[in-house]
Amino acid sequence: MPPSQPPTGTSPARPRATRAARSADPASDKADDARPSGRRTLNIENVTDLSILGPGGEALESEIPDLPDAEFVRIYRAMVLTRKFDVRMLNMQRQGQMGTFAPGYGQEATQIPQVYWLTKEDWFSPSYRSFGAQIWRGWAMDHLMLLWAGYHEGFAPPPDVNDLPFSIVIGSHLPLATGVAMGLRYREQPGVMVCNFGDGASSEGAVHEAMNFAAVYAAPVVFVLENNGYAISTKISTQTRTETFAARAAAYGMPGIRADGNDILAMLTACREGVEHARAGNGPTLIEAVTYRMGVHTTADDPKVYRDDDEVEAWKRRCPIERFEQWLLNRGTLDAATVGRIAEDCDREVLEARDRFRERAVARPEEIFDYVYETMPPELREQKAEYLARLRRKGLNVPKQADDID
Ligand SMILES: Cc1ncc(C[n+]2csc(CCOP(=O)(O)OP(=O)(O)O)c2C)c(N)n1
Ligand SMILES: [Mg+2]
Repeated sequence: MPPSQPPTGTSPARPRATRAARSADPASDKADDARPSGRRTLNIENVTDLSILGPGGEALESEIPDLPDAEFVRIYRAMVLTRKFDVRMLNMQRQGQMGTFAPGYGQEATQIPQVYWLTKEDWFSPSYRSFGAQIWRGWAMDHLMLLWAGYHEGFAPPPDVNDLPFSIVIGSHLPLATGVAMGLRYREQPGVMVCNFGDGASSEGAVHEAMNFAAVYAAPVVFVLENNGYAISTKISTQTRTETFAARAAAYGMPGIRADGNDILAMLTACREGVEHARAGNGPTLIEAVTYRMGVHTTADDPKVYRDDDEVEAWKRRCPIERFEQWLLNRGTLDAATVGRIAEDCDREVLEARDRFRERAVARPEEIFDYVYETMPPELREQKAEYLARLRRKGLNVPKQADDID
C-alpha cells in the first residue's frame, strides 16, 4: 500500500483540515477570523500570508497601498459596477436573454487589482469569471453581454487592449499566457502578462507546464490563482493535498503570495509586487487569492446540493465590497450620500449597456452552419436551406442567404 492515498469521496479524513489558520480551504471556519496580520517580504522560501483590511473596515495603516483617495474611490466604484453587472446578468439569463453566465459575486476584490498595475503594453489572459477585470481593461459591458449571449463578436477583445479572449477550457490559457510573456522577452519588449485561473484549473497538467516553464525561463508573468473554494461541486480538499495552493510556488522556484482575496488592499499589494517582480526581469510569481464563490458556479448549477447555507452565511460577513466601503467611510473618503450615488450611477450604466446590447443582439440562426467548413458540403447546404425555410414558415424574418437553395 502506498504511504499516502489520494483523497476519495467528498470529505476525506485529513488532519490538516482542522488547521484553519493555514488551510487552503476557504470553506473552513477561517471566514470569521479575518484580522489584519503582519507583512512579509517577497521570497521563494516562504509562502506569505497577506491581509491588510480587517472585517470591520479597520486596516493595518503601515501597509495601506500608497494611492490617492480618488483612486480608492475609482476602485470602489469598479467593484460596485462589477457586482451590478453580475446581478443584472443573472437576471437576464433567468429571463432568457443570456445563454449562460458565470457569476463572480463575492470575488470582486480579486478582479481589479490583477489589472490595476498594468499599462497599455501589458497583457491579460483571464478565465471566464473575470468580467470585473475585463470591464476595467476597457471591455464595454454590452460587448460582454453579446459574448455571454453567444454572439461570437463578443469574444473579440476591444481594439488596442492586449487581452486574450477568456478561456473556458480550464487551465488551457496558461501555456499561452507564458508563451506571450516569452514572446515579450524574446522581442525585448517591456510588457508583462497577468493570467488568472481557479483552484480546479490548478489540477490541470497545462498549468504545471506553464508555471514550470515560466519559472525556468523567467517569463514576465503573474499567475493569479483565485481559490474560491470550489470547482463546481468539488471542494478544494479534494483538489490538493498541499497546505495552500501558494505553497506550490516554492517548488517551481518562484515567489508565492497567499493573500486574502476578499481584501482589496491586500490584493492590490500582492498584485503590485507580482507585476513589479516580472517587470524588473525577475520572472513569475504565484498569487493565491483566498476568496469564496457566493453564488452559483454558472446558471446551470445549484450549489445547495453540495454546500451548507451556514458556510455561505459566514462568507457573507466578509463581503469584499462592504469591507472596503466601511474602511472608506471610516476614514472619510466616502460618505453615505456618495455611496448611494455611486450605486445609482452603476445601476444606470448597466441598464444603458443592456439597452445597447438589445439593439445589437440580432439573432443570426444561419451561423450555426457557417463556420464548420471552408466550403460547405452540399448536404449541409441542404440542411441549412431546410432549416431557414422552416424558420421563415414560422414567421421569422430570416434574410435571404447567398448560399440559399430555393
Ligand atoms: C479542461 C476542462 N475540464 C472540465 C471543464 C468543465 N468545467 C468548467 S468550469 C469547471 C470548474 C473550474 O473550477 P475552478 O478552476 O476552481 O474555477 P471556478 O469555476 O471556481 O472559478 C469545470 C470542471 C472545462 N471547462 N475544461
Ligand atoms: Mg474554483
